Amino acid sequence: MIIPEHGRTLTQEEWRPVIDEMLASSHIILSTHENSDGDGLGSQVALSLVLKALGKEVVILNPSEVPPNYMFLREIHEIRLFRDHDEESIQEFFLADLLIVLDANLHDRVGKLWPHVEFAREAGRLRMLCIDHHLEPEDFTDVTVCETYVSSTGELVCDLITAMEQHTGRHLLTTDVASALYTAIMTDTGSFRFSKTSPYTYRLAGMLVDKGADPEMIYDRIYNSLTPESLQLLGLSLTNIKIVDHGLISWLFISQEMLDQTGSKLFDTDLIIRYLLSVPTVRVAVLLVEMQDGRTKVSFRSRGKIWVNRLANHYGGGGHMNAAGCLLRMSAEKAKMVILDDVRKFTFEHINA
Ligand SMILES: [Mn+2]
Repeated sequence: MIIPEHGRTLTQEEWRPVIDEMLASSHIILSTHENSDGDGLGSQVALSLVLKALGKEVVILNPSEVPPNYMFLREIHEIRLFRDHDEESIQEFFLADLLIVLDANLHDRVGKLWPHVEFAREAGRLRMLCIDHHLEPEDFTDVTVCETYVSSTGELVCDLITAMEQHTGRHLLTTDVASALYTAIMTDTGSFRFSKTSPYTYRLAGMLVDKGADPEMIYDRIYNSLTPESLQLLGLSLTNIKIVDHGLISWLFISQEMLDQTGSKLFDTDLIIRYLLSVPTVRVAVLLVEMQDGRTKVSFRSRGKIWVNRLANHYGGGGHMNAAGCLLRMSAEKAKMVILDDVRKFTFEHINA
């Protein structure tokens, strides 16, 4: 892990192109990847509050709905779900002068927003920024800040907001902004446990608590938020986890039928993957979820130096060394066969590397 000497992710000077783009714009859209998580949502809310405080018109347009456990965040109700044929939202891409993509570094991570973004950029003046920390960024925006050693996008946005405070001389890091950033950092670091949690991450978290973020409340709202339906799904899932290849690989398939049977939703599957890695011999864990639209959502986790992002890359996805994912346009049955076969080969090739 490389952490710059100064501790901060980027210097004030290095943030300048990003700050200049934002200050030069008046109508700004924020977006994040499909199946939004705490990092993307927290970063969006924080940046939205700051940009509004600076007099900008801000619209948050996401390709997926907000999971209910993030509803406590200030501004979260401002987030709009982008739907096909939603003329009002499509119009936004032509009205806006800047689109900021948070926590995603590939164009297709914004899902069905992309064709409209592309069209608006060809037709007019829509500029784009990307702020992210996933591996192997694609060059699809005007300015990309992708720092892969950083724990979370929230950590980057926190530094950006501090740099904006210095630049504008305005107080921007309010309690609501601090809570949103704490949410982003806490969720993406697995509550400050994952390997990219640096001493600087803890210092930032301390600073955010100083500014009024409430760790106990935030943890409670996000993690003690199960519904009876998601508990049913968890129970059903636990009994279906498969541990194979001498305990090296664990996998689970969640069918649409399991979701229907328990009355749970796609985002209820997010809490399940951690159990796949809870057996200490497991090096690679795979969760396959059959989606309503016929696609299959695949999540990979690994322990130690096994770069599952490479596995995800192979299928057009991406992520981090120990956490990655992709969306497959094939039936769950086919995906299961293809993926599990590849995972097995990949794991054996990389386990001793
Ligand atoms: Mn993230």
